[in-house]
Amino acid sequence: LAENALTSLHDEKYDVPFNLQNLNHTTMVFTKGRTSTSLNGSWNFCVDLLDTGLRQKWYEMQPANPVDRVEPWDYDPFMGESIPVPSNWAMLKEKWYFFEGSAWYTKKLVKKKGSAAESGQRYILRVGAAQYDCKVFLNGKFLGNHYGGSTPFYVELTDDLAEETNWLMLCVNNTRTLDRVPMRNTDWFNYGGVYREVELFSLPREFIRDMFIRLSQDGRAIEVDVVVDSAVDGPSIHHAHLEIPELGIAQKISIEHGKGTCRIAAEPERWSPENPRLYKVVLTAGEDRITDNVGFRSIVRQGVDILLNGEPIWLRGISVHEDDDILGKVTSDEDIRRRLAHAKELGCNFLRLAHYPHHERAAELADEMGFLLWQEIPVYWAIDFDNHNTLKDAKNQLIELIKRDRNRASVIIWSIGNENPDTDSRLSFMRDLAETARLNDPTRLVAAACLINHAKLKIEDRLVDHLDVIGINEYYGWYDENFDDLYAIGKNSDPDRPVVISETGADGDNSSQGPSEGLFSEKYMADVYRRQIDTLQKLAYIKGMSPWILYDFRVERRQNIFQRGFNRKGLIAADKSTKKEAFNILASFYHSIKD
Ligand code: GCB
Repeated sequence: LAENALTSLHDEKYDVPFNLQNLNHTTMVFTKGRTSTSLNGSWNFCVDLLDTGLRQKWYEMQPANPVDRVEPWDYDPFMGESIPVPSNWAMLKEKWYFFEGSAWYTKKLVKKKGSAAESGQRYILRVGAAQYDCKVFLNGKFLGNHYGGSTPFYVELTDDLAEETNWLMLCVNNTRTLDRVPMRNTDWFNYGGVYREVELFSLPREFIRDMFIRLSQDGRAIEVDVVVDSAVDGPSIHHAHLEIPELGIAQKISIEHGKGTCRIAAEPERWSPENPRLYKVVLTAGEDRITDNVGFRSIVRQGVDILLNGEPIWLRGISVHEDDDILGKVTSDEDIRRRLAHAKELGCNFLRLAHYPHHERAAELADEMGFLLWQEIPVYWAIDFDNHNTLKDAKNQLIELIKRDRNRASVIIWSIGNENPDTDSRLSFMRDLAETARLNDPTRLVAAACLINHAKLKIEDRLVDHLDVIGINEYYGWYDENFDDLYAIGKNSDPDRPVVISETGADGDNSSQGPSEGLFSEKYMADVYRRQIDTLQKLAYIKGMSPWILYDFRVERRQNIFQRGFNRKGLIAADKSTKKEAFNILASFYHSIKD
């Protein structure tokens, strides 16, 4: 427990080990394409600033008629206010806008009579994302705790599900603390709540826990790793079967100690943005069967080049947050498709999904529509690089992201951090993350947004040696006034690997309140884009850019008269429809280099 204890609840004396961070990547289950029972919809809800619920043990309450209650509890989880899941509480009531603390979610879960014990079914709860810490209780019992606000987590309910009525409770806490990832200061809104789907999966006694499938490094075969979860009373699965009908593949894979691995000679058509070819993959093991649609392609770094299927590629990108003026961080297929349609209009082949794992549908739709992706974990600005629990949390978020999305051809880069100060402890922390990324997925590139030495005017960051792609966020013409410094950096730097300008941009308020010229005007912003494009396209080691950002987004810390609670560097306003002048400038550059 000491090993697992995180500092935020340290001063509290509970007789339940709430700090146990046991819902992590080891409990992940392959759920894509499986049918489930949705637990979205109305949940009873209460904010709990002082953590009274953990002290008074609200999770132990049973439903009762109020007149029969014998203890004067401060909350009754079975009645009162309710809210929809998924949602962010900040978007539901003005009094919850800046709320940071714990909130309780309660939902009735009905299990059909007799089913589990007889058929030997197992029940897995999946929470798509809850910001930031989520404790799970079933019928009064604490089942575990998940850390990390943007990755899914899984809890097996099988042994604790009662016949018929069950009560599921989630205690979600979005307090920003020094040990978390990210820490206390971010340039995006701290949207608390259960903001992605909640589902219940009913699986056979022995089921497929994981499948990782990809083109081999030499390009001549398909490789697959399978993990099977065996029943406690001894495994009966000794083989799995992989089928890719369009390639004529029907392959038996031996399973030993729950694991199997296999290499199958194959010549799949290569996936690319121009030809987003996906193959249906079916894996069966015992009574279990999973399916996925998978693209096969290669991505490598060679000198200062990024090679996609062996050909050098220039990443025409745009950065995006997961943010909505009305819904907060809740997203939908419609929202993601609109984002990708705007990216297509810009002439993009690449998106940077900043600064945390976005909804898994983003990568699935990018696979289908043909976009390359940079995915990232929120090791953002200052992090407690000396704290081993913080490292553990960051690593877990990275592995959860990788395991969730490593079958997506669209994802080419795992990014392990953004603008972190170059200290010894940061170096060893992030070196560890780079190794973790490669260990869990040796087939993709590792990047981070690195640092410029402003005194020497050159790219200089010790982390670079551990990366495949150097990300650089630079704001010449905005935070850095002297634009000529960008020319100097270009001249002084001679990196041995590709650089992607992971951010550049300027705020532009295109509302009626915005200025007509100077800082924060649309015109000034357009001018920064013109000058950036003009300078950057002359530097041979720059292999792409993802300017900051597609849409204006909400953030607590920006309150000047033009920002009014939003970062206004979007090429499109927060309504996701009103374009700024800079949109057309970037679009004409990308379309001109496209061919
Ligand atoms: C950055 C950060 C990004 C901010 C952006 C800005 O360097 O990486 O999260 O939103 O600058 O607008 O200042």
